[in-house]
Amino acid sequence: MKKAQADPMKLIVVAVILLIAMVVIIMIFRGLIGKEAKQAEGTIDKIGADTDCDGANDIIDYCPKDPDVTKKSDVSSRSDCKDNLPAKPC
Ligand SMILES: [Ca+2]
Ligand SMILES: [Ca+2]
Repeated sequence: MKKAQADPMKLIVVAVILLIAMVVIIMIFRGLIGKEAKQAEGTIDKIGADTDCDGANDIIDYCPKDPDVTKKSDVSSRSDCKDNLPAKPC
């Protein structure tokens, strides 16, 4: 009985199809990862921002748009925060 041999052309066709599928999958994942990285950069920029230039980053500033207030103890409630952004950037 003769042993079945793989047709070299079929192997090449299958290899090319697998290669194309891998390239497509990699391109899809690179696109998804790129979007996530841009979102993370935006979040990091927001965390480091000091919108009112009072020395307290927005994430810890009780009134991020009021340069006269940085702590909760400086005002009775958040409604006392004013929108006094400086005219010039920090
Ligand atoms: Ca601030
Ligand atoms: Ca402030």
